[in-house]
Amino acid sequence: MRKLAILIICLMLTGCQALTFSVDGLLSAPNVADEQSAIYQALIESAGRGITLEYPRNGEYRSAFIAYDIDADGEEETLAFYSVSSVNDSNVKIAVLDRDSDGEWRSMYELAGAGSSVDRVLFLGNDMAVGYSAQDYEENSIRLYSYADGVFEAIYDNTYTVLEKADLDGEGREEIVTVKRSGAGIEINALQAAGEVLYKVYGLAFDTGSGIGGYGFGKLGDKTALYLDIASDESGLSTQIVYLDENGLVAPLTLGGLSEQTRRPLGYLSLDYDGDGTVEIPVTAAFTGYEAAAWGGAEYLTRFMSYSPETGNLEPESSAYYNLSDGYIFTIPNRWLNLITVSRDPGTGELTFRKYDPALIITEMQPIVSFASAGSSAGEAYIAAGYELLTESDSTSFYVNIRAGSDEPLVLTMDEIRDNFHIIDESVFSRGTTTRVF
Ligand SMILES: [Ca+2]
Ligand SMILES: [Ca+2]
Ligand SMILES: [Ca+2]
Repeated sequence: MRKLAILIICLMLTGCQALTFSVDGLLSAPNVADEQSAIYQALIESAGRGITLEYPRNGEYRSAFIAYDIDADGEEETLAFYSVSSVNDSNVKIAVLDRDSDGEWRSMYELAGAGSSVDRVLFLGNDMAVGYSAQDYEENSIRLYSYADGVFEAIYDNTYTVLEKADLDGEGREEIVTVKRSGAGIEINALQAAGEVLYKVYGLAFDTGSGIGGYGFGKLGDKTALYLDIASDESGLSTQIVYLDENGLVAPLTLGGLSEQTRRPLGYLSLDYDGDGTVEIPVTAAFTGYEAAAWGGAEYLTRFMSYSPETGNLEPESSAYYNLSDGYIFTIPNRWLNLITVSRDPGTGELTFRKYDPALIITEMQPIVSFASAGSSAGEAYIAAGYELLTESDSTSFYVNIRAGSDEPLVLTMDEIRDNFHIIDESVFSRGTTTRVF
């Protein structure tokens, strides 16, 4: 029987993507497999053999067994996520396992879930928020379990599209942050621990917005702010910033029409492109020569704006070309402004910055520098054609070709090009899941 249990857990671990199943220092100990087997055995002793382990699909914890010191006594307990196939109840269950006085793993009690699979698990001190998803619904459900008197107790349920945690008021402890669509708008909630099974729930709603195009968190003074790119029915994005102060959630871009000023075509997500911890909001304007193009169909000069708590305004940080299809941002040197336009090869996507000349069509204007990208195997042709390898991401190589002579004042050096070229790190800003497809 014991051999069988070990065999089962080995198969399951092969299929699971993260070995987050570590029990306090055991990864370096010789008996990891025994420990895991004992925990699994304790689970099936309590829940039966007909269970299916449930792996969180997103977030920091991706194992069906999560080791966490629930009671803060210095030793990790184990939370096991599973479901039992049954006509009446397809919801996930959570077994809380601990060592008994003999040091043997035991399932102590079980928590009811609020959906048929697990989206993500977050811990907030001793408390745990679990995001559940249900196959037929666009929205997920959060259930917050607060730890008190030795057990978890479910104290809060809501639905969400975004579930994260961040220190929105900068006082040192994180809040749970949820975002969801609500009526014809977007609702944000922040849950703040206030001692002994008590939470303060702060809410804020925007009355327009058909979906969440993207979101991320960034520094805002001493606080961490939520940056929310909200999609609207007019096929555009606009950004809202949300943080918490002593009076509740604050959205500074609702003042003075600042959020409306950020309206831009879909796809141009806010992000921390330069990695300095503050999020930049892209505000687009058609490049010279593209003024007559349809909304969303032009080549755009992007002005990256950041919100200044001191001035209460959006301040320009840089101008750039935000290449949505190839995944990079090229910041435009000041001496280029108003003198440069851009053309894009419709076949290869190659981008060429050109000296603007109103007497010529764009593709005949003097080329200054071209950028091309290719999968790692397809780059030889660019090298053979005189391009230089600029940088590489996991899947793509980026090539550059300086096409103007050194006597051209608009030409850039390779150092300048490298400094201004930023690969977009998709992990920095998450794409929303409910963006309407227009
Ligand atoms: Ca413990
Ligand atoms: Ca806080
Ligand atoms: Ca930044």
